[in-house]
Amino acid sequence: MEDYQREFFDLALECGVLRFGEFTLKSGRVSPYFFNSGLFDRGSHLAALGRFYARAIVESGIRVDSLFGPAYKGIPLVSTTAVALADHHDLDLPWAFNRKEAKDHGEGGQLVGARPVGETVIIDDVVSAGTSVRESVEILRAVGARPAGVAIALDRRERGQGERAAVDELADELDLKIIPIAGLDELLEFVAARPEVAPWHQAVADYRERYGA
Ligand code: OMP
Repeated sequence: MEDYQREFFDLALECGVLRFGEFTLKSGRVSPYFFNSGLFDRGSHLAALGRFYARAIVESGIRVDSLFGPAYKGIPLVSTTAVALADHHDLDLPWAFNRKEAKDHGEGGQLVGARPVGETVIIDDVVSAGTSVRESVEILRAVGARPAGVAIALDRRERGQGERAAVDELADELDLKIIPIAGLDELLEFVAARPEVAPWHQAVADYRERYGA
């Protein structure tokens, strides 16, 4: 695991973004951990999160011409990522987000910000069924941009319909790359090394055995 991934989990734990217990997911599966990115709720947390996304995008080696954040949760995420890429990686990219409600007055249209161009990376938090990713892909294709990747905070590696991870099936179907800050392997490594959460290691490992790809 890279240092920035460990820092990411440290911060997530400190903020209560990463919790252990018993959580019913959207899929109905009962998970021993949950990731709630809405709790990165201070300026310094959001700044750090942007640096983690930026680092993950740069490390992935993907070509990126513009950034897109799906409403609502993707909006602060794409903003902070755009700032971090400019400040720390000398990558000054155009960025945009969508409105959920179409406007019938003023500037009109569903998109706000720079019109997405070329290879576009979507910034999201957690992807399970991929509903919001599909919507973003349609929006981007409609304006002629190519959805090249989806940066996510945590890749839970949940199994989809078959044996493969749902995110990998989605990536193949939509022809884009999944770019996680960290995944389930790193989470397990982090949990094992942290005494305060180490008692959850077995439960997370069992969960992976049952529902992981
Ligand atoms: P999709 O938009 O269908 O891909 O689902 C993403 C959703 O997963 C989020 O909006 C959350 O409701 C949920 N979620 C988390 O945010 N964190 C988790 O650790 C697990 C889930 C989940 O329910 O799978």
